[in-house]
Amino acid sequence: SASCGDGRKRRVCYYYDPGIANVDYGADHNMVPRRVAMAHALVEKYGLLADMERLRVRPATEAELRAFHDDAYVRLLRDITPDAYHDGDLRDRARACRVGVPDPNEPEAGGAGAYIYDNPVIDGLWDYCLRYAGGSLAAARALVDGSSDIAINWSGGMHHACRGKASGFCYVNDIVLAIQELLKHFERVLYVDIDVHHGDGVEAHFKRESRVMTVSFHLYDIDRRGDKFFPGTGKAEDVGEGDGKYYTLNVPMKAGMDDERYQQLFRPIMDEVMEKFAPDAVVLQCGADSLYGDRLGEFRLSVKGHAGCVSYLRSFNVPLLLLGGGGYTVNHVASCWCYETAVAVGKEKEISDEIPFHGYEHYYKDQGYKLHFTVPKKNGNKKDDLIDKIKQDALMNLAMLKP
Ligand code: VJV
Ligand code: CA
Ligand code: ZN
Repeated sequence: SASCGDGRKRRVCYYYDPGIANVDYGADHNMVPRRVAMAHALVEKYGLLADMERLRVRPATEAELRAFHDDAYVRLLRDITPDAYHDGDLRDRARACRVGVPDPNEPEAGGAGAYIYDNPVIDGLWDYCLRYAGGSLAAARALVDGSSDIAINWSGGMHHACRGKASGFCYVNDIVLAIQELLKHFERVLYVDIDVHHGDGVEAHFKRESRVMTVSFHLYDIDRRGDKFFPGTGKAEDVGEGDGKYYTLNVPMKAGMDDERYQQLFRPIMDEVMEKFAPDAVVLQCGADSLYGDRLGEFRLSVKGHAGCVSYLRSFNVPLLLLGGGGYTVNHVASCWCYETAVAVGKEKEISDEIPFHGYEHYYKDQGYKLHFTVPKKNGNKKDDLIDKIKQDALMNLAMLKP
């Protein structure tokens, strides 16, 4: 179609489950699943659903979660409820798995116990996990069976979850599950992570695997108090181990990354990865906390800058799985994932910058009711040696990959 950047239409499928949007991590928690309902309402009002097949799928099963997670952790996620937590046995098991109910009377801020604020025991937790994992599995299967070129699940992308414990707002690692599904059919799978946080859970699982290459772009920094930006991993020197050596690539960045500098890294690095690794499928975690103005992130990407990563990877014509992830300024997140849905179907030039009436329009007051919020220009040193250094480090690691 004429609307496609490179002239070729893609068959796109899309997963959205309104049950997920009602999940509540608790008052003041940064993670707000409603952002996915907001993105969906925009997608619908812009008429993009007509260009996609809607995946209506069953939730994942317990057995499907066990393809990655250990039995005791899966059982805990199944059994735990806010009420059951107060039973001593379940509480100890929950805490061992880093999920919990924050107790304001316990002075544990800063200690290991503080992690439970990140992963609270919430109403409907088990159902939530099964649904977002089910969406990513179904999306992966739509690529495996060849029915779609691009598959989307904005409620997935929970890259920190580990085999036996929750981490960083993530309970079940739908990305690992989806990649395992893709590996049943595709020889090589590339994972790219543009969330502002390091994709540690996915990297850890595949760091010894040469059929999966993981690439994470993230903020890597130590603040004034000496704390590392979460999760504190993802140095350029971490390149994988054993058979998987050099099949892990980390691109650590400083705060303040803007569109221009981000693309100065993303494009040449991804060109080299696509040529050297030649993946049969690509999974892109589109965490929107790398956008300007995020409540947790400290990058300065615009929606177009962020979506530039989607359109760039799309242009290689390899089956593409698009997942969500972080994103804590909900109006920015919804703008971004709606626009990226338009990029997937090749209609980004056709959708208006005026936010349509869709029930959430009041969230967009601060951005003048426009889809594209503005990123204020920052005056400062344009020429940046640091970017060159980061790029060189990445390209040196890639040079070690067998072609
Ligand atoms: O930095 C951390 C861990 C602590 C313990 C918990 N306290 C609250 C903060 C320090 C060491 N966790 C990070 C987790 C970030 C997860 C990002 C997830 C993703 O985007 O990559 C993918 C979905 C962190 N940063 C900020 C917070 N936690 C935070 C959590 C809260 C909160 C305020 C800040 C949880 C509840 C409430 N406020 C009420
Ligand atoms: Ca990342
Ligand atoms: Zn994040």
